[in-house]
Amino acid sequence: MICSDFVNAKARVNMRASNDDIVRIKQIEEIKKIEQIKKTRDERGCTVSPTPLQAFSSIARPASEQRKQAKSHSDSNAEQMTGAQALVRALEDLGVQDVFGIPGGAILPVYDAINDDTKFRFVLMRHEQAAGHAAEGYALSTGKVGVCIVTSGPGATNVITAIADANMDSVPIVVITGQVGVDSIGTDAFQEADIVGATYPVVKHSYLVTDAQDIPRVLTEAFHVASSGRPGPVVVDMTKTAQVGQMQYSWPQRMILPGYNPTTKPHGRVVKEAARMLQRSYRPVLYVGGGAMRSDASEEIKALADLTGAPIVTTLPARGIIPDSDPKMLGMLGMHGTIAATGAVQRSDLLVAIGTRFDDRVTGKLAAFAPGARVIHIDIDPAEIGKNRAVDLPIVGDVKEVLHALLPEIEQLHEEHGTPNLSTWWSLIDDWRKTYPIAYDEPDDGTLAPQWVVEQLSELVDPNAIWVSGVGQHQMWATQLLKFEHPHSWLSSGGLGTMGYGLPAAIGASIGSQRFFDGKRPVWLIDGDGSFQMTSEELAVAFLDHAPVKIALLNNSVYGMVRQWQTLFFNKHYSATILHEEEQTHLVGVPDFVKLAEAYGCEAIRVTTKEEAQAAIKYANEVDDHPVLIDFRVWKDAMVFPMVPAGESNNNVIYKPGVCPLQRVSGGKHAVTDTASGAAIDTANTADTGTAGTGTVEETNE
Ligand SMILES: Cc1ncc(C[n+]2csc(CCOP(=O)(O)OP(=O)(O)O)c2C)c(N)n1
Ligand SMILES: [Mg+2]
Repeated sequence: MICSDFVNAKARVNMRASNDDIVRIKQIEEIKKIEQIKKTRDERGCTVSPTPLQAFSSIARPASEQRKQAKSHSDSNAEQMTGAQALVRALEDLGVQDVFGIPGGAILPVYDAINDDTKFRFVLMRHEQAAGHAAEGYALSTGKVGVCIVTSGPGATNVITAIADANMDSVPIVVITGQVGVDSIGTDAFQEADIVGATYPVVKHSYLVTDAQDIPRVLTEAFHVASSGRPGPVVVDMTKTAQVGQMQYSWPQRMILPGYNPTTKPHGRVVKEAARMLQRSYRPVLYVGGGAMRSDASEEIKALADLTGAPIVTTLPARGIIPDSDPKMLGMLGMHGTIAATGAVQRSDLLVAIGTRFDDRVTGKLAAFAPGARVIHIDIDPAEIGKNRAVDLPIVGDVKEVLHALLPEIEQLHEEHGTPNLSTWWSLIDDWRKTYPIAYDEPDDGTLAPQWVVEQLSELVDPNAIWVSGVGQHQMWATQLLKFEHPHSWLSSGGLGTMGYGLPAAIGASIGSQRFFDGKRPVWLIDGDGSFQMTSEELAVAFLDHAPVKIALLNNSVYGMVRQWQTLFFNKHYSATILHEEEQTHLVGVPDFVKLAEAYGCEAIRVTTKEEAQAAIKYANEVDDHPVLIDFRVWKDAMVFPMVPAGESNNNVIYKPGVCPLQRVSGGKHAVTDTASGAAIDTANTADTGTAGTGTVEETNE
């Protein structure tokens, strides 16, 4: 026993010894491997081999080569400075006057270069998404490129929502992000995120800047790309290497943008053909989108409508392109559009789509959209043409320039052949307009009707105001019921539908208003309680940076728009849409928006009656030195109508439950005949018969 025990113990010791040896041998092998890799790298002449990101971002192309191509006019006047200083100087030389952002480690050299002598104003935001939206609001209200500067990693990922938003709505912004040093790229360094890669699908263009010398040229290009052609967001990812590197600054810079040459002037032949098509049309509609707004083509749109007599319908971003008081303006079309606008498009024989993209919220079921219409599509982005709807006549060019070319062609045809008589068309449209104005139900619980609040705002607020919205029911009521008198007065997240857009965009617009309109254009935000909570921390900026926005909070204590869909299509199963129930908490709200605003230094008023509402609006109108929030307690069961259920034909638009004015009924009272073409215009009207449009919402679904 003893002997065997001894043997076993010895064996165990031997075994341990041999295990230790194996570990040691493995360690030695590892060290040898690492040394071998290092040796290979040294032989290749670089300490770190390029990562995929570096390779993708053309690091291989030396800056000196690019410099050779872009030799500046004024090299002799070059001034030595760091890349960070060059960035600030280039922004100044580009005429930038306001910048939004938040600092962090990887962008610190740039922030260090911003000082009391810097020519632009810097607005310190509280969240990078908000910095992006503020840049958007600034850009849309002023026509300038919006700029924000954020740090790498989480700062950069936070701003992606705003970048995607700007991309969907074609907003010109330049987003400068910090990035780790070139040698750290691809190593999962602290706060490293591949922001060029992450934003690739949602930017117009992006840069990874690795050499300080490139900075002024890259910024020149970034501003040009963001604001020319179809505007959009450009990301400039600035490595720390470029920020701290030395460079020779000179201005101006020559751009290197081979292949980037947006077509702005239309081809003469297609313009002539467009005039001929308009001459032959007896039911034309001008379907105008955000592209016309970006092109600043209000006057030309008005001239085209006056010349042709055609009605105008707009998408959400184009609200205000011509005044709502203009008799040819039918309002917004589509999911929550007016019956007149949606009806006119559905029955039109010629749709002139101007700077618009046949979005699904506009078209409803695409196959049933404007079924009898030929389509002229004017757009600066050729990729839009024919993307959703087949086009009979494509015109690639800047809307303003295209219309400038088109108007004289139309005039000439009118001289030769007379002006088409559209009176039958207009009598149908006017009938819709008269019979189906935007209407709403009164609350049954003593709260305010949100639609009434919007009407009051429209009536009592300065007509020069810039209106901003969040996303939800309140956004739709704002676009339906505000009477817009000027272009560039309506800022709202259209394509992406970004809750949280409102407050920061309003701050951006307010800073822009101070800069370019002497603060004479007051900024009103109509927000929902849900949307507002997504970026409410920016109240600190509104207060501290003297952006006296007026906030009309339509507080229904619910995610109203989602709840509306649950009411209509999910059997009133209100899953996850109730934000607060007073009966349960016995609190006035969670949060109490008045206290919340006051905590940030802002003034706040809660209103529950019509008299209080009107008084609060009038009071807020008078305040121009600090932000004011009005907490309107509104009806949670209010609904947005008209409504086209998602994916359905626009012919099934519901004016109000049970009333579907555009469903086709042949021979109805409103079936009229186009005297010129002889074609019957079927204008089914629920007033005609007891059959059409009397169904429930479910019955109207296809
Ligand atoms: C960032 C984001 N998350 C979720 C949604 C989905 N969504 C659309 S409208 C809405 C409710 C909006 O509520 P609120 O801001 O209170 O406006 P209301 O509809 O009540 O007027 C939600 C959750 C969205 N559009 N954006
Ligand atoms: Mg709400």
